[in-house]
Amino acid sequence: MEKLAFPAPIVQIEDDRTATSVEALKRAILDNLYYIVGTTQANASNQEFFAAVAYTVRDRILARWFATLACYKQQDVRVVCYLSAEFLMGPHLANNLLNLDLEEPIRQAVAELGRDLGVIEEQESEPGLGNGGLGRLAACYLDSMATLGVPAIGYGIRYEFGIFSQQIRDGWQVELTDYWLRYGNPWEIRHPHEAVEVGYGGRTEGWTDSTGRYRVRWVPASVVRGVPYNTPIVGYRSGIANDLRLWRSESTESFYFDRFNSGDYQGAVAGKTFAENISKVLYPNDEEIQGKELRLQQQYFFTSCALQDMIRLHLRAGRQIDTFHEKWAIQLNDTHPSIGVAELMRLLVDEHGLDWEKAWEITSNTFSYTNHTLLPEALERWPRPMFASILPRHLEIINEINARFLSEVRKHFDGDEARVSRMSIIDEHGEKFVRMANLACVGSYRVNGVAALHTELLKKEVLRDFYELWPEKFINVTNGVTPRRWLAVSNPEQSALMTRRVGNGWLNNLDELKQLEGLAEDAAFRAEWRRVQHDVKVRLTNYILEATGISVDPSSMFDVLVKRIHEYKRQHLKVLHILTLYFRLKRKPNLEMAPRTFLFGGKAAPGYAMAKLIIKLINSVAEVVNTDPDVKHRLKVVFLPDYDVSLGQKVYPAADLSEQISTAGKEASGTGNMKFAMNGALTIGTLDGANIEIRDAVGHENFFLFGLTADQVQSTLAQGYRPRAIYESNPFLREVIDSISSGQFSHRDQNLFRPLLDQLLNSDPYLLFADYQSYIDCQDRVTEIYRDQEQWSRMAILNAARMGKFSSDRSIREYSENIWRVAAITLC
Ligand code: CR1
Repeated sequence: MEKLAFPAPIVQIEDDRTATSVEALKRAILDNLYYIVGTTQANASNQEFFAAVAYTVRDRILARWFATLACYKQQDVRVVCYLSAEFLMGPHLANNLLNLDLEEPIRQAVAELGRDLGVIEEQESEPGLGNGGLGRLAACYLDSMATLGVPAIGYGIRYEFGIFSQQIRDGWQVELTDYWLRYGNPWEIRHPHEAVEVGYGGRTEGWTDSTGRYRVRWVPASVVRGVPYNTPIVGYRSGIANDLRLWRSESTESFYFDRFNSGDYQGAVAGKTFAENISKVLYPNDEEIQGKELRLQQQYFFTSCALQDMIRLHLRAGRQIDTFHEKWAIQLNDTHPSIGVAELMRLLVDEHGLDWEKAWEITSNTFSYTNHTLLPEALERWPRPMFASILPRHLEIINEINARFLSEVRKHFDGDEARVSRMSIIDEHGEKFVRMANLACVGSYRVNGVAALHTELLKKEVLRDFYELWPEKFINVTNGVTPRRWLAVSNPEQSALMTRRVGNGWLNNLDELKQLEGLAEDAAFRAEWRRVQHDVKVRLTNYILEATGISVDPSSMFDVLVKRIHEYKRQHLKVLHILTLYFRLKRKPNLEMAPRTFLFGGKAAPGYAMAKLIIKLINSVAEVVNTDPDVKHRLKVVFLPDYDVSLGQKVYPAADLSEQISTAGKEASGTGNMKFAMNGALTIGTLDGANIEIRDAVGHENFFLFGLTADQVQSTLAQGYRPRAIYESNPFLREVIDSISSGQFSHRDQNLFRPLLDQLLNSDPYLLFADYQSYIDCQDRVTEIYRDQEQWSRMAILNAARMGKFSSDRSIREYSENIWRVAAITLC
């Protein structure tokens, strides 16, 4: 046969995927571009080029990943499994480059190939597989676990569609589908040979095994396949790469093929659709629960996949099933994966034949539960009939857990049937519910809140009965955020300044920034600090212009409120402040007032009408204030659309003032508050969540405090709070409220904001009016101090210097020592 003549390949085949010299990296990028992405240097779009760079970086992670796995195996370590319905990872490239110490060689390699690394990094679409704080916390914790060498696997769902992307049209939020996988995902590796099966519905039946023992088995009505996708998570210069395992649901071909063959085409298609829908889309609500079937199906899906995976790994290591709890510590990130308690019991008893007592000993020594909210509407409970139809066997198991648990409660609190009914995993009222927080408390050996105040409130209120029964289970772990992403990657200018002065040890020991304290008194350093801050603000100014068409003044104070839109977070209190200033200017157009730029960002749950109305209000106020000639640009209001991790990275570093103004006792912790202060913003805030601890850390004199305390909030409400009386007695507040209701900000439409105003005047459940004057007075102090730029810089430097406690490394050390009892390892 005649031999076909191929043209010579354009690139040289790369055979060493670990080398990190600039030459090797260039060769590797071209190789990946040609053989993996399937294009050439000349033809590649920036998007394709990004993919080639990402593959090049991933190649360099894989050796670390396998070395880590081998090391964990050799040392027979206990592994933390972080179960979370959300992982809000943000773009990976820049963070991986930092952690691998590859930033400079890659930057140079990319430049020599004619591209700009900054532009290439911007191509990465972020996996928005979370709503807000809870999902982003999980991501920070993965970064810290890999950095500290804590053996860990993150388990979750590989949603095809993440959190919606937000557009603002005519001032209103519009939700668009987020197809983050459009161009593929170079970081993940699909491992279909490790797929597992997950059942739904059907019935249970009894049988007798060969030893004559009565057993139960579950005969599900449908079965889906869970396929894991692994994303390696590298630690900061630790040489360690842990695993994020996200599961995709697919149809089990055989199951549906049977139907197809028997002529039931509709049934076959419906089955396939059912299977594929499970990992299709992230629920875009945070805090509030919706009680939808699909959500329970999702929770059970990834939890079962994770547990089956752990058992497989456990047995494959040659261990017996009855030592499971010695080798696995499972952290439940909120109640979303708490069905795991029943699922592990099912796997141990039904599938692995353990007796109930042994299985319970294992289960109750494996799980720990983190609570993330005090809002009653966020405590998950499932209608029992729905639960029974989706997970019939699990309901039986929960009934058995509950019966045994309630008899223990009765032993401790003889005759207190009211308590028994409150603590029961099954809420017997009305249509009856399965209470997932109760299941999590019963099945866990540790329960933690996420800030000191939050944990105290859990013990006193939401979980009081459980605390009284098992005080030793309760523990606080205050949240933390990773200084790698939130300082080094987001704010390279300030990071470089810090590193020049105190070295780069702060990157994995944030306490080292304490050394900056002395520099607060150094006028030259303060001037340098301000120069850097100005550059960062110019960068954001350019972005704002591009994204919104609004031009803002980078030398104005950047006053920032970014987080999910929620009534308890009180974005509308911020609006009341803006309007108060606006009317001061209207009354006295020549009033001297330091210019302020008010930046808002955040998504509202699509079904949360009041939150969406708050977005509309912000934009309506912006429209009037930004164009009023009397204002003379002293006030600018900007709503930044589509707030996500990438945008957060631009915003936190540029802020002068961080708004943390939730009603005291409502915000479990907050983590944005930490990101701002780490970047040197000063906080104006209430005594809520972690604000309290931040204020203690940075010094009370470097924090702007206002508002009622959590106790005062409670007593105010208990005494019959009358917001209308405050409105009537405060002329400034009245002016603001009346202007909104007159239609001044809604083209004369007096009805548009009616629901919001009525609520404030008649009930004001989040006490905006009660805190209004205190907030305004405090903001006036902020203005006063901002006029003294030297003083402001001093305070900003001290904030940045004293945030060591809020590194997620500290949080992870606490979890490791006090909850998981795992030792950090170094590579063998
Ligand atoms: C809380 O509202 C906290 C994060 C992370 C959120 C916030 O105060 O910082 O969790 N809770 O712990 C949440 O998203 C679904 O609940």
